[in-house]
Amino acid sequence: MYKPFVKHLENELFNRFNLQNRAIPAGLELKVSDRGRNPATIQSWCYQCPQLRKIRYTYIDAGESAQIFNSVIYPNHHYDLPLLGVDFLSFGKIKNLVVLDFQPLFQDDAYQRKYIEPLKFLHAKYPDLAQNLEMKFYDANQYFSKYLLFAKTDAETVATRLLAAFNDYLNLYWQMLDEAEPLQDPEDIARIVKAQKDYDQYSAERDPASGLFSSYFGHEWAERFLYGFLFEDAVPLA
Ligand code: BLA
Repeated sequence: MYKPFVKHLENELFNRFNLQNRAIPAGLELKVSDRGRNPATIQSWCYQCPQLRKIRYTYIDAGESAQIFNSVIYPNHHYDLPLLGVDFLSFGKIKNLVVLDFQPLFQDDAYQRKYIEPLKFLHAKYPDLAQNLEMKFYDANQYFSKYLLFAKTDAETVATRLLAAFNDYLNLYWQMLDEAEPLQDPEDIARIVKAQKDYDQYSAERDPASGLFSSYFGHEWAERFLYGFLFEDAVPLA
C-alpha cells in the first residue's frame, strides 16, 4: 500500500544526493516473523550524504493485516533544520493513519518562523490530511510542528491524495536544506547534537510501535531495533 511512497522517496534521494550506505547493525536490516497467522517482514534501509547524516526508512509488510512505512531524515549537525518524519500505517486496510512532519528541534519563535511557518500553505492545501487529531503517546508540543499532516483516513485518500502531499513536503524540505547556512560555532553545533540526541531518547521511550515490534519479532529484537537502529543515540533505561 505504501510501497509507491518508498519508491518515490528513493528516487528523490538518489537523484538529489550522493548517497553512501550507512551501516545497519547485523540482524536488524531484515527480519521475518514466524509468529501469528500472517507472516510479517520488516526491512530497513539507511544512507548518509554530506548534508544528511542519517536517512533511514523501514517497511513492515504483514500482508492484509499491516502495511507500515516509517522514515526519519536527520540533517548533518551543522544544520539546525527540523528532522523529516514520516509514519504511514495501515491495519487491515480499514485503519489508516498517516503522519508527516518537519519535526522541530526547538520551539522558540524565531525557529518557528524560519522553519515551520513555510509549511503553513502546504498544510492548508491538504485539509483532508490535516485533521488536528489528539496525540495519546506523544506530546504534540515537542518535536511536532503545528503544520503536520496527521489523519485517520481511508484507503482511497491514501491512494489519491497522499502522494502529492508527500511530494510537496519533500520538495519544501529539500529547498530548505538547499538554502540552509551551515553553523560554524562549535557551541551552536553542540546544541544541535544534543537536540537530535534528545529527540532519539524521547522517541525511543515513547514509540507506540514497540509493542508491535515485540509481538511480531520478540521483545529482545524489538529493544535492539529501537535502541540499536531507529533511535541509536538513545540510551536504554536501566
Ligand atoms: C502512531 N506509529 C504510531 C503507532 C504505531 C506507529 C504502531 C500507533 C498507531 C495506533 O494508533 O494504533 C508505528 N512508529 C511506528 C513504526 C516505527 C515508529 C513502525 O517509530 C518505526 C519503524 N512516528 C514516527 C515519526 C513520526 C511519528 C517519524 O516514528 C512523525 C511524523 C508520528 N506516529 C506518529 C504519531 C502517532 C503515531 C503522531 C500518533 C501517536 C499519538 O496518538 O500520540
